[in-house]
Amino acid sequence: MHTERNDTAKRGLTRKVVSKTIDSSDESARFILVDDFEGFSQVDDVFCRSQYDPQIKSPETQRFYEMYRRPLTGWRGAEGYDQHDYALRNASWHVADIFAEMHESNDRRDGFLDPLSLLREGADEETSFPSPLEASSVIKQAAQAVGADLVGIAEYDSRWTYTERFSMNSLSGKPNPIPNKIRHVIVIGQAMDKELVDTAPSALSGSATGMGYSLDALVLLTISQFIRNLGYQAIPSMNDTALAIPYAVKAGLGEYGKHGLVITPEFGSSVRFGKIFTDLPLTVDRPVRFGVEEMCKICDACSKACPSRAIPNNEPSLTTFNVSNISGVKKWTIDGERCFSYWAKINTDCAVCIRVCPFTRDYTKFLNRLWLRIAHSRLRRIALYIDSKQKRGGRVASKNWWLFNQARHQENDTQL
Ligand code: B12
Ligand code: SF4
Ligand code: SF4
Repeated sequence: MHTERNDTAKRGLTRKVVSKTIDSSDESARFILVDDFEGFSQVDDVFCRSQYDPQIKSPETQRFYEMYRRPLTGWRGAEGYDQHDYALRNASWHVADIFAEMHESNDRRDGFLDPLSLLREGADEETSFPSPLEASSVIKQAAQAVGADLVGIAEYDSRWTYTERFSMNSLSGKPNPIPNKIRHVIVIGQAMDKELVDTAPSALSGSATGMGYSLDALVLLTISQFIRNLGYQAIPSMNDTALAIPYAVKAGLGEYGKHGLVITPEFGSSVRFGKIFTDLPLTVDRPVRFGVEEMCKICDACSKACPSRAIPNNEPSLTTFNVSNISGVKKWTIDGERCFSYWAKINTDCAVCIRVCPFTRDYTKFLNRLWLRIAHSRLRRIALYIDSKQKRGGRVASKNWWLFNQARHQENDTQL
């Protein structure tokens, strides 16, 4: 079941806890970049390196990718890694896979290495809006209507654009052009199903990732075509083209946490981000604060629970572990090589750091909204204490996820 998908109003109440910063500057977003900052090449990310770098590429990583494509009839015989768990995971990726594989013959992987492709031309003439503010609210309204769980707007910032894309044909870099007219980035947040994430690590929990991408593709393509139909440019992008996290922070969707992910007031970090690059004149949102940085200073749940020891329990720093980290940004950084080698070992992606984070809660519930208030106050240690007493964040056995949902459906049937 999705995280109370249609309960937007209740979830939205968490925004009352949030304070907005005075502007959208780096300082307000708490971004600290130093002189040796360098843009990041996608060729250096761990997934791309696993295609060509013998330090990452192994029979295990090859098997990891193959298992997303062919049916698996039981792998480790372990709970959470059965055929039905993989069957749902792979099916959840299917829509995203259709786009990713559609233009492979042109050396494109839409949504992952290249932007999503749009089928139709837009209008020849630009529709005029009374103001950028009005245009922004039209875009937000439309995005929410077609399934976006969160929407925010940031200024286009070339620092986060990949210096090059990755070509699967040449296993090296290729150009990553962004048209000169692009001024803004619309950031779309797509909730990951919390109940599936609660089963991590498991093949089943990978279904939350797959559905995140599949739903994201739908919203990004729809809203990009909508903008084109209004006569403006729009480039729909999932993991390709640019780093998502700095944009999500600038667009006011959440705060950056020690586990290297953005934590939102509506879903904690159980959320994925897509982006749309556009020349439509819009107003930008401001970064927000709701006590994440302060909480991360006294909490080490993600670092302790990470099965690959990839998340250091430290202060933000300029540390890089290997070429797969961007340089010149003072921030919390994780060791992506360690993280991915764990995925290859368990033969599916992991989301333990999302599951255990105290901010990952169902905020449709009053008590969880109250918890958020306490977390964003001087009583945050009490919030942390309550979290540990609640035993929230424990792993739910995948078989219980299946059984619980079966029981729920049977109950509904008898009520009909
Ligand atoms: C490659 C990648 C990975 C790789 C490898 C990362 C690497 N170093 O190569 C690995 C395997 C580790 C990975 C794991 C996961 N990922 Co990932 N990943 C990406 C991806 C596709 C590219 C990021 C990248 O190029 N990193 C390379 C360099 C830049 O890494 P870095 O220096 O360590 O910087 C990281 C952060 O510090 C931050 N960052 C970078 N620059 C700056 C600058 C500032 C100022 C700040 C504050 C932060 C920041 O972003 C980087 C994310 O890797 C992004 C999508 C995207 N285009 O951004 C998703 C993305 C970051 N992943 C995401 C998720 C959810 C996960 C997982 C939970 C897996 C899952 N089940 O979905 C885990 C969590 C691991 C963790 N704790 O971070 C989400 C994050 C959503 C969120 N709530 O923030 C993203 C945005 C994908 C999405 N479509 O939503 N991922
Ligand atoms: S688990 Fe704790 S330290 Fe890690 S990101 Fe969440 S609040 Fe911060
Ligand atoms: S996804 Fe799993 S292995 Fe990777 S950092 Fe998070 S907890 Fe660690």
